[in-house]
Amino acid sequence: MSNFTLYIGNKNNSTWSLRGYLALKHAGVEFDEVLILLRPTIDRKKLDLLTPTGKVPTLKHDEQYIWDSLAIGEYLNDLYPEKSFWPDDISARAHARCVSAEMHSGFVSLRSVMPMACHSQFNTPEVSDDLKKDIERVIDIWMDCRSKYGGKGPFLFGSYSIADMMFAPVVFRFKSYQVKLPEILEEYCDAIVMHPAVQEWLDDADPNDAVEPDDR
Ligand SMILES: N[C@@H](CCC(=O)N[C@@H](CS)C(=O)NCC(=O)O)C(=O)O
Repeated sequence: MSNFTLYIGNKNNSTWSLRGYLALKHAGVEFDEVLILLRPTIDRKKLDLLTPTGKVPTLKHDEQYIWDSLAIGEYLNDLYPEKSFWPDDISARAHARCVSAEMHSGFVSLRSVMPMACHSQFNTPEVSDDLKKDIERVIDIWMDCRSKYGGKGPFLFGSYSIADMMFAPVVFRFKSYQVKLPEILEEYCDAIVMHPAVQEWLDDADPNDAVEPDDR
C-alpha cells in the first residue's frame, strides 16, 4: 500500500480529478486510487466520509489532506521540485501560474455547457455570447503561450507543466463538441491526448458514464 491515496470521480467525466491524477503521474510516485462515484448518482456518503470538503480530487499523503486540484499540483511541486511542474524561467512561470489560476477559477459557461465526456462526440451546442467569450479566451491563452514559450516542446510552455494539466479537460471538451481550432492548436490538443498519463486515464474511463450540463 502506497502512502499516497488519490480520491477521484468517474474518469469519463470528472475534470478536476483528471488534473489531480495528472499531477501525481507527473510526480512519478506510486499511489492508490479510490473511485467515488459521481454518476449515475453521487455517492455522497462516501464522498463526505473520505474527503474533507466532499469533493474530488482529494489527495491523502500520510495524514495530510490536499483537497483541491491546483493545490495538489503545488504540493507535489514542493515535494518534488526536480520534476519541473512549472517552467524554470520566472517570467514563464508567472505566466503559467496566471493561466492555471484563470482556468481554475473561471470559464463558467464552457464548463457548464460543454461537460467533459472523454470518449463521446456531440453536436456543437448553440454558442451563446458567454460560451463564445470562453472559447475565444482559451484560444487566445493557448496561442499566446505556444508562440511566446512553446518553442522547445509541444506543450503550452514547451515542456509539460501544471498549465497543461489544468487545460487537459478543455482539450477533451473541444474534441467532444467539435470546436474548430487553428491548426497549431490542433497539434497542441493531440500532444495532450497522446501524453502517456492521459492515455492511461482514457483506458480506464468508462464511455458509458453519462454526461449532463453541470459545473464540472
Ligand atoms: N476547485 C476544486 C473543484 C473540485 C470539484 O468541484 N470536484 C467535483 C467533481 S469534478 C466534485 O467533487 N463534485 C461533487 C460535489 O460537488 O458534490 C478542485 O480544483 O479540485
